[in-house]
Amino acid sequence: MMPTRVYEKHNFESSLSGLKISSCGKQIPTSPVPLRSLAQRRGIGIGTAVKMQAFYSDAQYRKVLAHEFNVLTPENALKFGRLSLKRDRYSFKDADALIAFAEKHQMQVHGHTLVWYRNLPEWLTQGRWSRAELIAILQQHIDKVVSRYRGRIAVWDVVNEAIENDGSLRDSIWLRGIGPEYIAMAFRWAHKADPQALLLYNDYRSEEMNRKSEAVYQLVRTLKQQGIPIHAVGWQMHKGIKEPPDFQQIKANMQRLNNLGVEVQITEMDVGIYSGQGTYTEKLAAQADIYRDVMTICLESESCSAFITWGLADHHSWRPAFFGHPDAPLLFDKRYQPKPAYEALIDVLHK
Ligand code: 9MR
Repeated sequence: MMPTRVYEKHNFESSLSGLKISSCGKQIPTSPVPLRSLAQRRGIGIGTAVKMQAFYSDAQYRKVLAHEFNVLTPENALKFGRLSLKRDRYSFKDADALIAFAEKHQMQVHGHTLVWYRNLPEWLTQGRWSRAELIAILQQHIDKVVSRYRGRIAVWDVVNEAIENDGSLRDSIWLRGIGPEYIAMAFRWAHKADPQALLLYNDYRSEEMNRKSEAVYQLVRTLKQQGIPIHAVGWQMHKGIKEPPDFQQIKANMQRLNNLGVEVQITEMDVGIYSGQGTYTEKLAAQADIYRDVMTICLESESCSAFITWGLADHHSWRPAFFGHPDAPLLFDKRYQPKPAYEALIDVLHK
């Protein structure tokens, strides 16, 4: 049975009454009613990915995080390569710190990610493994991590980015060493380790109608027909103002996934403005429009249960390091001032 929307299980409102925004330091001129309260009223989660360095070192970061969001995705702390530097050795220090914080502030944790082709430990990628050994490694990994946080991590990106843009299965240590069935195996093991967790397939460029989203749809359909416990699809939504998404296609894709009986979550949204047209102010307005429209689609859909951005403020974004140019893709600027995109979300959540 598909788990119900996990957001209804917690009373986020009550947690806010105890949250004090200190009067010293910079005032944060955010909405009088934070995003998380409005999202809670609308029955969805609102979250952000969290970077360890900012989390440990910046009190203002933690303050905005707890005040505005009710879902927390560890950006890197739960990846296989971060957790296990040596075979059979795990360090959960960072993940534990984030999860304790989330619990203290009644935030739900979105676990990212159990099976990916990137960020794997060297001991794994440098080794030579038989199929049986690889299966055992993956099973033990999933079992260890999901069991440790059973009942505490409500949602898991079980398999991340397993499909190429042309719709074929992505080459990876898992596909080569185990075969396509690694995907079904991973969902089964995750479900066994925590039967209550909402289990996702997560990918980018799969929200519009294209070859990749068709492949995701067929994958989910097949898994469901086989009785594999998959409950939701994650759309990362790393977007840019230069190529705004086609919202009719997104709606159509949302609808067909809904018809399969799975939820959709926006799992990693950001909107780059680097190569867009216009003044800085115009770019921020174009960015706000995209955030607003995606949130609107999420709110209008029965199956969309969370909206998560990939970073809290612009200076935490992965984009500059990855693309080699500056950008400002998130809801808050580097001084934690809310941007028009934040206002747009507040506005649409109010309606
Ligand atoms: O933002 C993440 C960055 O800090 C890491 O170095 C990188 C590699 O682990 O992963 C980035 O996050 C990715 C996420 O895990 C999967 N979807 C794409 C994200 C951006 O690259």
